[in-house]
Amino acid sequence: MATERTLSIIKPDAVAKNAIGEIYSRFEKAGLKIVAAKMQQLSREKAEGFYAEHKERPFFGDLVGFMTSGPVMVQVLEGEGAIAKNRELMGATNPKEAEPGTIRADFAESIDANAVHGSDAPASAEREIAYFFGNDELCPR
Ligand code: RTP
Ligand code: MG
Repeated sequence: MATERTLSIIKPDAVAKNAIGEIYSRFEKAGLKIVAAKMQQLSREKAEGFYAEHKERPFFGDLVGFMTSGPVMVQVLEGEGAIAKNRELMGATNPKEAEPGTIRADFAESIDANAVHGSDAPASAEREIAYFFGNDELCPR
């Protein structure tokens, strides 16, 4: 499997819970390297642009409201099959359906406040990384 990069966001609920360190530790124990990171308070425009694919969905307003409710921690993870590996560590979107031991099972409250985001495919990973980081902010491969 190839070395990949993926975009991860620790959402406002998990930042507010002081869970950044524990979540970073899970990434690192799974062999994912943090190759860029920043904390940001998302503007409404930034959050809407990030989730543009969901614009017509009924939950879009709540999603944007939640993502702008407090600071998020945004990072690029690198490793063998990083995109799928991160999604595995995260668990299902709805924490009620997330496997025990996953980040969402352990830290998420609800399908809205679900602790983390992770890119779901190579094309979205590339787009999402560029949405948050310039080339000069990424460690060279
Ligand atoms: P994410 O993009 O945040 O990593 O989550 P995901 O791939 O697991 O889920 P996705 O389908 O991309 O949905 C993005 C976020 O929208 C919220 N959502 N709410 N109420 C609902 O039915 C519903 N469905 C999705 C979730 O917070 C999800 O993380
Ligand atoms: Mg998604």
